[in-house]
Formats: sequence, structure tokens, C-alpha cells
Amino acid sequence: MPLPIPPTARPAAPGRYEVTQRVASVEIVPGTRTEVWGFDGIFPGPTFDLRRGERTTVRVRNELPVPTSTHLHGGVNPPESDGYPTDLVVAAGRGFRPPPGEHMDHDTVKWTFHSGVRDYVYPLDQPAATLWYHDHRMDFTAPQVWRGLAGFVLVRDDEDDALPLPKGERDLPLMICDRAFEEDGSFRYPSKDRSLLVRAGIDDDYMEGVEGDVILVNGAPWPVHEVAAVRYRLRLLNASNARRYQLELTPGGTFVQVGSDAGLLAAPVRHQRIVIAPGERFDMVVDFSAYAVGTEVTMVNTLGEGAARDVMRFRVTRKEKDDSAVPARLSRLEPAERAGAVATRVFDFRRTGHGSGAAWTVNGRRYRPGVPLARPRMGTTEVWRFTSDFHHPVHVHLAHFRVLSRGGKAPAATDAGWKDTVDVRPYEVVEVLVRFTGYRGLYMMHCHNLEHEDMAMMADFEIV
Ligand SMILES: [Cu+2]
Repeated sequence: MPLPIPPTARPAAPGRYEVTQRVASVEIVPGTRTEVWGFDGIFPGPTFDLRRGERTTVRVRNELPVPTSTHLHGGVNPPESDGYPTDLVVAAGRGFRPPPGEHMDHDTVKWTFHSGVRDYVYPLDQPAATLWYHDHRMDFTAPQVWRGLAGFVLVRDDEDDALPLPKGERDLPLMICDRAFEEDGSFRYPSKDRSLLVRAGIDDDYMEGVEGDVILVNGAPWPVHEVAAVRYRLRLLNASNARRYQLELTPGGTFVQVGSDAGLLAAPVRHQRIVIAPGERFDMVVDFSAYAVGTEVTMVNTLGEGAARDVMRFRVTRKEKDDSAVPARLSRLEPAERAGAVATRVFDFRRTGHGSGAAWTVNGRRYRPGVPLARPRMGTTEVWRFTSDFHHPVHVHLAHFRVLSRGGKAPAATDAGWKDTVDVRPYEVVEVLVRFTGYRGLYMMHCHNLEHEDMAMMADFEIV
């Protein structure tokens, strides 16, 4: 399959976009049809190509049989536009009663419902970065993202534009995610209730997360992209529910990292391989002039088995002129200094309980919406120490952070730059320096293994 590039969303008016979540039938596995729930009926959804400082309103219309909440991941969003899990859009004319919380404590929940449409406002007062948007509905994020509710938001700015990095057709967003399929081509997912309306939860066997045996890039299985023997910018996003990838290029190639989740690095970092956890982004330059014309370069996942070891392939088909470069200095980043932090807090990500009573918890607690675990002050920085019993990619809404230490040692090479999601490995301690700027109000942090998230591994914090 050729690599699809998601279409760029067109504004309805300057600064205003409209997108409709709807059911559609698409061809993913050749010769079969798959029902997707997509933004504008496509998976991935349209790419929103936006600029720093240009306030943007996205009107989301929901025509799906289920409620949705749309979160701009990595966005510095006002709280009312952040896609809080109980702040839902329900299709016009459709009633909805939230099913009882299988894992969450729903006693404290204040639900908000918007009928048909709602506007999300994104001021985009943040540096150029590869962001993404996806569903965040309480208890049902994992199955709803699995069915297709995800897409890219590219934030651009003058600083990034001025760099001689590859541009245009040589700037490729790559959404990597795994899926499983039934024989008839439909998505296979172990929900207890396939309607996603009556009962939350998945079969107990999948407590640790759901992985598929088909690797999709931009919605196509193991695609191929023809490239010139020049530099390309690959904006890698792991949009999988639970799968981590260790990406390498074979025959041997080098990834030159220029950006992380939330923006440019200070200087490029070279990697032979990277581990990318769900929710993370790596902005990479790959120079295909290292290969002879005719070479097939495979991006492989050396953590995967069988078919999941392959991700996609680049076919070097021609020589072209290359004006791009990777400068030694990319951006200004102040050093991450723990001395300025006003508080240190510990958040422990751990499984509690057994059998059907099991849940994934933060500090021993199942998610309680509206009951914050921390109240950091606006304009301050804090050290947050994440501890875990398993692989938990920890994502903090609104507040970006720098990794200070991993397992008591210096951060890994892949921890560089401003991030919003960090891969915390089993029994590891990861310390991050979190900066609270932007907006006061209620936000959340959670595990970005989406099955863990749905099984209560979320916590609120309130910026005061
Ligand atoms: Cu987790």
C-alpha cells in the first residue's frame, strides 16, 4: 500500500474550522471494508496545519452513536476546551445516560452535555510542535480511538520555518498505530459491550492493554513511500493504544532528532534507535542520500514479534537537489534546573485489586473526576516524581515538562526537550520538572496506555 498523507483541513473562515465525527466504511486491509469512526469519516482525521498565536476555533459535530470529548494532546488549552472526559458532545436528537463506572468512581461526577456540536478554542500560544487530537470520553477512550478518532495538529511558527529543515512534501507526519481485524475486515477489539453505550470495560485478559497484529502508518498497513535520496523530516507519533515500538532503519540508518513532543530541541540528537511509547512524538530528520538509488529502507520495530516487527518501508527511487540542512543550533532551551521548583510531588502508577475488581490507579486511587490530587500555583515549576509497576506512558495535560532523571541517573538521550508524555518503565522512577503556565483551572494527568486510562489510571490537578 502507498503511504497515505491525511488531507489538510480547510478553514470555514479565518481561524475557524468545522469537523464532523461520523461513521464511514473504508478500505484498510485490501479487499475488505472496515467501519471507522472518524473525524470527517477518515482515519487518521484531517491534519490541522496551524500557526503559533493564531487563535483557532474548531467546531466538532458529533454524528456518532456515542458521546465524544476531543482532546488536543500537547495543546496549551483553556480548561473548558481541553476535552475533559465528562464534558461530552452527544449527536443531535440522541439521548444518553452514562453507564455506571466499571473502574472509575462516578459518585463525584458532574457530567456536561452539548447537543450536536461544540466549539473548542485553541489560542496556540505555544511553540511549533507536532500535536495530535483524539477522543477522550470517560471510560471509553480506548475503543473510540481504536475505531479511528485521532488526527494530527501541526503548530508552526517563524522560528521553525526559518530553519533549513526539509519542508513541503519532505515533511511527513507519520501516525503509527496497531490494530487487529476480524475476518470480515472490521476492527477487532475486546469490549464487553460493542455498542459502547451500556457497559464499560474489556475482557479481563486484556487488563494490560490491547495490541493488534497489523501495524498501520497513517491508516495503511505496512505502507511504502517513495523518496528521493535527500533529507526528510519524519514527525513520528505513536497513536497506539498500548504498544511501544523500538524503531530502527534497516539497512542501518540514523535518526537525527530535531524536536520532541512539545517543540524543537536546543540541538540535534542522533539516534540509531528510539523507543516511542503511546502518545509520544519524535521529530526526526533522515538523510536518504546515505543510500543508493534502488535501496529499500525498512523502518522496523525491534520490540515487535512476527508481523509487528515491520512498520513501513521507504523506497529510494531518485536523486534530487537538496537545499535542506540540520543546523547545530535549533532553538533556545533554558537548562532544566530543579533548584527553581517550589514543590516535589510523587505520583505512583500501579495496579490494585484482583480479577474483575482490579483497576489501574494513581497514588492508590481510581480516577475521581473533579477531585484534584495536586494544586500547583500558576507560574511556578514543580518536580513530579513518577513511579510505576509496569510500562506506563504518563501524560500531563496543559503543562509541559523536562525530564530531570530516570532511575536515579541522567535522562536518556530520547528524553531531551520539552515533553508532555514520558515513558515510565516497570519499577522505574522518572523525575520531571513541570512548568505551570497558560491557564488556571482543572486539568488531568493519566497513563496513555488507553486501556489503563479507561481502567481509572487518571488524576486531576488544579492550577490555582
Ligand atoms: Cu499505564
